[in-house]
Amino acid sequence: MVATKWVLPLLASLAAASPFDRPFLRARQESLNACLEAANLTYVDEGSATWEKAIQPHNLRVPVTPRAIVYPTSAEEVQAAVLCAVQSEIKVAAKSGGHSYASMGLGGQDGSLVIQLDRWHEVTLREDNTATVTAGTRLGYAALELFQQGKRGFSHGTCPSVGSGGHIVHGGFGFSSHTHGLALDAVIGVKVVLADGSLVYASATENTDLFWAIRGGGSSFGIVTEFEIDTFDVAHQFSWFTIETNLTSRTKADAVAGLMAYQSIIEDGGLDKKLNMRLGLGATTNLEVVFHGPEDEAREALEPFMLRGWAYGDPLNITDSYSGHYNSYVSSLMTKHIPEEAFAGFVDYWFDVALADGALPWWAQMDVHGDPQGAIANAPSEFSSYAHRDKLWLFQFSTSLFFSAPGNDEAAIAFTTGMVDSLKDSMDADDWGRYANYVDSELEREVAQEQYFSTSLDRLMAVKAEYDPDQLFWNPQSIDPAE
Ligand code: ABL
Repeated sequence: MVATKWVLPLLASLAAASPFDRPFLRARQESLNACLEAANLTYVDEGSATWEKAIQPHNLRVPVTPRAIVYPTSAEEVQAAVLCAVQSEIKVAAKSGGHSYASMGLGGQDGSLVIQLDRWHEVTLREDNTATVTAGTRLGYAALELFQQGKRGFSHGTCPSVGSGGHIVHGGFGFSSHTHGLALDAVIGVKVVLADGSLVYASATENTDLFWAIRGGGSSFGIVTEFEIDTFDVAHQFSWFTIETNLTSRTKADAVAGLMAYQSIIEDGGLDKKLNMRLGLGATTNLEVVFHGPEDEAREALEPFMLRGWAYGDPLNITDSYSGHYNSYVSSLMTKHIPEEAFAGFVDYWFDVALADGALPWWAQMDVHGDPQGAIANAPSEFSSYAHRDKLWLFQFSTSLFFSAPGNDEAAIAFTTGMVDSLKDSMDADDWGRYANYVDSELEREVAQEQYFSTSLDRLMAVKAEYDPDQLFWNPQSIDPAE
């Protein structure tokens, strides 16, 4: 799966056991090392004692062997590393938290120079309540620092160990998004190292095409070193509920009717802007709720639904050298209104296949994403290249292989794909897409670009042609330049 397909096109037909056992690749490695040494950069490669640990992906299912990993702690060092990759003619991948389900931070396929940013974690809240956050800062640490420096925060995901870089540039959905939008909606400026090694600033008034492209398709355009972020007040009360539903304990028809009723209340504008909601699907199904306000108001806002720990127990103070893992296949789906027959197909699969004895361990999440009351749908669509503001639902599907026999990889892919298909197969192609941050390792390159970037893809490809025509910033699903 993670073959050396792309490393150098001329190598594609050679079945190399390791990308390093060809003499000309070794020469290339030496020139890269010489360049990294000359620039005085901290890095590891195949010969380093810590190499095996350094290249271990967060998702153990998708191993990738890069050429080397550099650990910069300043923009100048990122620039120097990028120029070494250019000179050695190898691809570059930025890695901040390293949580990509398809190991894109390690390059997605063998042979890249990885620029690992997590040793550079700096958060500074300014007088005007904007903040600078370096891309290598993990989300929990960013949240903690902003709170401690002035009781401020911004919208982002729930996992404290996820890095800011990839999370923010491809969306950044979480339990504040209904109220405040995506992480990328809060970004007012970025410092970016481009493919020619230059460091530029992009905002609504400078390098505007780049600013638009970075907020949606970021990893294909350069390496963001620093975000400028607008923060909001988090001094007020939050209320957090988990509400058990009876969706799986009754008939399939009841489950479909329940899902339809849930959807229609939301589509009719019944979801208070302060509510952020997810249905966690599995053998039992819970509604997870974060209300940006006090409990009595929350109870009132929840009334229309009548469906009778948000960091998953992880500490927040996580910076570099994080070493958690999963071993899973993940996919996503973002949809407009789901027709009853699609819910029916999904409930059939859920009840008959996924809840059957011997099924692989799985979970799914059904998040309210782009409903009429929410901040995501109400941000102008031309504001950034994020293409799915019109999608009501955001689903994530995950099948774990941790305790499985070898060979279950294909079974996990087939199982999850079956679940996704049961929902989308009766929908129009225009009515669904996928979320780039729940990156699906199995999508073909062109399909991935279309499904992640949809109506923004043509313009993204034009910006790619302008800023990185030779595709220095490349992974198996990166954006192709327009021809
Ligand atoms: C995400 O994007 C989700 O928003 C998190 O809920 C998810 O965490 C992570 N990524 C990791 O895939 C998982 C927890 O690690 C599991 O313990 C939990 O069972 C699952 O969410 C379902 O809620």
